Order: sequence, then C-alpha cells, then structure tokens
Amino acid sequence: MPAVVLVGAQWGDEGKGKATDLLGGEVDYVVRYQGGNNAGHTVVIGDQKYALHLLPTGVLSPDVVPIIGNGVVIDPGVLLSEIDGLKKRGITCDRLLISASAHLIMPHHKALDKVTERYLGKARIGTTGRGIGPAYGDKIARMGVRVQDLLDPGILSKKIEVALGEKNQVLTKVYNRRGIDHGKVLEEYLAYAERLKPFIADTSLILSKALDEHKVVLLEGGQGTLLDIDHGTYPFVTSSSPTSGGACAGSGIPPTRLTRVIGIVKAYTTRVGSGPFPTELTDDMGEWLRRTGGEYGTTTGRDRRCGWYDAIIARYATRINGLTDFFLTKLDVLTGLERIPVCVAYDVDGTRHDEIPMTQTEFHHAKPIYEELPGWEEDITGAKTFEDLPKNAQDYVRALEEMSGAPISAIGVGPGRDQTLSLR
Ligand code: 2SA
Ligand code: GDP
Ligand code: MG
Repeated sequence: MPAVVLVGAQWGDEGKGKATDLLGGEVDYVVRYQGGNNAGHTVVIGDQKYALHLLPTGVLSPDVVPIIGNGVVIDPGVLLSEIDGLKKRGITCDRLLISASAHLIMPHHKALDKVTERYLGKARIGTTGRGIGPAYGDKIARMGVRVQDLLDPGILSKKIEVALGEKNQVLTKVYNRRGIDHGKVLEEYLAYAERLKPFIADTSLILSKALDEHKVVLLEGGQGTLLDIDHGTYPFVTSSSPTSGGACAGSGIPPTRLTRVIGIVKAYTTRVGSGPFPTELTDDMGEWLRRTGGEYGTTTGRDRRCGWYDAIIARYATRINGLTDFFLTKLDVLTGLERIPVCVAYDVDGTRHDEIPMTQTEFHHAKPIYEELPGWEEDITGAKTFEDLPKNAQDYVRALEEMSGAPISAIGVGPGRDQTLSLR
C-alpha cells in the first residue's frame, strides 16, 4: 500500500489524529498536505493526551518520518513551540522535514483574519483566527512568503517589505488598526529561520524516492470534505483542499501513486464555525451529544455544533474523494439512546433530494428526512471485535455502511489507541 490518503468525511474532527496514529506502525512517512495550525488532531496513548496542530501525527511514532508538505501554511512560532512542547514530554522531532515550498503565516495574516471576521459581523465564517485564509489568499495572489525565503535574509526582507506595503494600507486605512513594523517582523522571522533551517527539504523529491523504494506514505488531511474550498459549503469553508485531490497538490505525490483513500467519519455529525448543517440539533439532545462526545474545539475550545449522522454527506465524501473505505469513529458516544435517527435524504422546499443540492441557497433550506434505527444500552468501550458489539450496534454500523457508499474497515469505540475494532 504505497501512498494512502486519510481524509475527514464530514466537517472535520472525525478522529483523524487517532486514525493516523493507529496506522503509524505500518507507515514510513506521514505527510500533512494542507491547512495549518487551525487543525487540532488528538491522540490518546495510555494516560497521555496529545493535541497536534501543525506537526503530522507521525511524530508520535518513533520510526515514522513526519513531513510538512508544500500545501501547508506554517506559523513558524507555533511550530517551534509545538516542537518544544513535545520535547518536554520526551518526544523528539529530529526526523521532521518541512517543504521549502510551503508558505508562511505572517503577523499581518493573523491581524487580517481577525479584522475581516469582525467586519463580516453576522456573515462571519467563524474562523479559528490563525491567519489561514489571508495566508492562502496571498499564496494565490503570488504575494506569499515561503519557507525557502527564510534561507535568504535579503529576499525575506524584500518580500516582507512588499507585503507590508500593501497590508499596512489595508490595516490602517480600511480597518483603522495599527500598521505592522517591517524591522520587528524581519527580526522575528530571522530568529525562526535559524531554528528551522535544519528541517527544510525538497520533500516532494524525498517522497518520490521513498515510493520508488516501496516505502509507505500516509497523507494526513486536516479539517474535512465539507470544509474544502472547492467542494465544501462555500463560503463557510477553510481556504485549502482537504479532499484527496488536495493531497496530491499539497505533497507533490501524483494521483497515479495513490492506492487507498480512507474517509474518517463520526457515528454522528459535528461542525465548528458558521454555515449550513441540516442535521444540527439545537436542543437538549445536541447538548447531550456535545457533552457525551466531548465536542469542544481542539484548537480554540469552541463548542462544536452537534447533530445526527448524515448519509448524504457521507456518500458525497465517498464520491468526491474516491473513498476506498471508512473508519467509523465514536460509536461508543451513542450508547444509551433508545432510537438513533439517521438522515437519508433532504427535503428542499418540498422536493426530495438524495444528493447535496446544487446551490448553496438550496442547501441552506435542506431539512433532513430521517430513518430511525434502534439503539443499544450496553457499554461497548471494551469491545475487541465486531462480534463483541450488541446486535443493534452491529446493525447500526451495517446500515451506515449500506447508505454511505464504501465499506467500513475499522470502528472506534473510545479515544484510546487500543479502542478500535478492525473489520478487515
Ligand atoms: P479557518 O481558521 O480559516 O480554517 O476557518 C474556516 C472554517 O474552517 C473551520 N475549521 C475547522 N473545523 C473543525 N475543526 C478544526 N480544527 C479545530 C479542532 C477547530 C477548533 O480540531 O477542533 O478548535 O475550533 C477546524 N479548523 C478550521 C472553522 O471552524 C471555520 O468554519
Ligand atoms: P481530528 O481533527 O479529526 O483529528 O479530531 P479531533 O482530535 O479534533 O477530535 C476527535 C476527538 O474524538 C478527540 O478528542 C479524540 O480523542 C476523540 N476520539 C477519536 N476516536 C474516538 C472514538 O472512537 N471514541 C471516542 N469516545 N472518542 C474518540
Ligand atoms: Mg480536530
């Protein structure tokens, strides 16, 4: 299985960190290919909990080479404090490689993320405020500062000067904020450069050679399919491509080398930030799911919006990503419910839709059509095999599989490394 992609099949936080960690024993490289420190990937090993933001989950497996690919936007200060934080806990990041072509998040990106959200008011996206959108905006506008610019102080200085020339106009004249000082930013980033230099590499070349040598590469997505800039619920999306196509662009690994695309899907649905969410529960049931599932942002601590499983979305994720299989997570959270509704279609202004509607306006009007499945009472957190699950839990999993367009190959019954049932 040379190059495997792992993507979020919903709106993120499906448990991708745990899934990547589980595969750690079988892979040689784990690559982040998009996003930045907006991501929050949680891994629980024994009594230790790790929340990773920029570092690929592979840092937690001693034999894996973690790579930050060209498609990622890097806040160097955050990356270094993440490296230092892990070191204090006995985990070394010496093997880390960072693509020379990845873009840097600059202080003006963070400032602009915050002021544009405030400017949008009720129409705000609900971003993580980490500067992600403005950094990708500059990348596309060809005004970005890249990791390789850290290697040449002259170029770095010039690029910061050009960027601030424009951004300070916007910050001061449009948003009435203080401008950002070129000298201070240069000094700060030159200090980062000293520490980051040893990690900078031509990562697409390294990955190509690794695949030639039959090494196994795992491409770890951040966020999820419905947050994709092209295929998500635009404009309520992140500014990158978490879908499997983005894995190629963001790593330099060509599509012809991908052999498996795993979709991580939660046994219910969550979303953090604004935007349409047909199965959202705004009542006590939603609060129960949030509390029982611990649904709070791993990066910002925000409450996640919670709702029932949406099979339309799962099928859409199968189609857009070409999923070969699903990892179903957090099945244990649903224990104790008498009946579990699952969304099988939408009613959009009186018309039944079996697929996500073409326009965003229609999607905003989508009302879920539910099928109710019987729940179970038994604690499943200690289950070791599929057969250990109560019959109704087995039937729930089989029903989701039937509706979602791809086989389920693993089931999560708790946050721990050992709380996973393999169906292969
Ligand atoms: P941004 O900051 O520009 O990427 O925000 C744009 C939208 O993308 C959503 N987004 C996320 N959704 C779920 N999980 C994410 N990571 C953190 C987590 C989120 C947190 O693991 O819990 O801690 O709040 C993530 N990152 C971005 C975001 O909510 C906006 O809707
Ligand atoms: P990611 O962004 O997709 O990596 O997901 P997050 O780490 O943001 O959120 C998923 C949360 O669910 C984390 O707290 C995980 O420890 C937890 N988790 C993952 N799989 C399971 C599972 O099968 N059961 C339970 N109860 N928790 C899980
Ligand atoms: Mg997360």
